[in-house]
Amino acid sequence: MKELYAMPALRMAGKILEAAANVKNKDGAMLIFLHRSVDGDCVGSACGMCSVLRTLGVNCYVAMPEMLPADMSFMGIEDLLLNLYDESNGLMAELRANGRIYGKPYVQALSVDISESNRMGTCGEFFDMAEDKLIIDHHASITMRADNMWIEPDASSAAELCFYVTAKIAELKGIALDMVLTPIAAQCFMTGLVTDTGRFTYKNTKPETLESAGVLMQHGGDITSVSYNLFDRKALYKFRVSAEARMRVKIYADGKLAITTVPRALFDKHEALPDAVDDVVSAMRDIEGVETAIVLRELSTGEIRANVRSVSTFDSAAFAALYGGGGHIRAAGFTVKDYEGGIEDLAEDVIKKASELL
Ligand SMILES: [Mn+2]
Repeated sequence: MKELYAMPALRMAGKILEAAANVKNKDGAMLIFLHRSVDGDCVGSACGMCSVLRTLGVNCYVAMPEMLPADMSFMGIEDLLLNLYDESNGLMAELRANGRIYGKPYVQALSVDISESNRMGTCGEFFDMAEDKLIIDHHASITMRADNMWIEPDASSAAELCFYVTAKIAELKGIALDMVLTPIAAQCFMTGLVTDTGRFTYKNTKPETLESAGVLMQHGGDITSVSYNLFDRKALYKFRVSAEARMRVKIYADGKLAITTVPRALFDKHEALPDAVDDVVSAMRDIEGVETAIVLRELSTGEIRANVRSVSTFDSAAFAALYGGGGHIRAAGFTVKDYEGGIEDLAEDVIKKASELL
């Protein structure tokens, strides 16, 4: 663990143990929140912490704002998830009306890989209603700091921070790491590390990231299965829609800007899920001479989701913020609702604004 992380990790571990005791005293429940458009890091961080907290006897669940993507089913985390996106199961109504989860009072919230409720989709209102909140995040776009947060924009992933917190929990309890770091938790944190470091190839991969991966591997984390399931394995619809999206790439700003649009019709044609083009934006960033790559996809809700990636000079997070989004300097995103003129008009606006910055 980086020397700089030891103190805040210990502090957060102490707060989590306090929260755990409080939830148990009140015979209550704890919810762990993540961001919408879930990815390997937020799911891995949330489910890893949920597994750790359950070993401590805490009644806790991961609040899901959408269905778990099929390619994450290998993680074996179904029993940790609480469906808070489908009103028909009555869970959201019970929480809203009585503040209860399966009859237990909702006492504590923890959010990972996200700090603001407006990016939690259908779960945002339930994060807001919690009296006690803890936050572990590594997003640079965060605007506020407080005592209940641990934010490290330099960390590879939220999962790396959650792993350090877990190590400190074991230390504070005076027990061996494997008493809290279950094989599921180790695999979950590994998933976060592998996802956010692009399989340990991005610049955010530090010596301590690899050391953490080593310890996680010893406890049941498996780089090969994470890598296959989240990077290499492809449903046929993904393969096809991704190929079409790549064919539609247009180049601007003297070769520095690559952009593609994926209209709803393209997803429908291949009966594809919205994750069909997840691999396109980083592939576009690898085009020689490209500094900024942008994918605009039209969701079934009519919203347009943008992914922004950059190589070395362009601030993706600042660009995404122009449209109400955020993220990291090299990887960011935003979602636009009801854009007049639709996806092609939004693309024109994006090309104009991005070109000015390149
Ligand atoms: Mn992350």
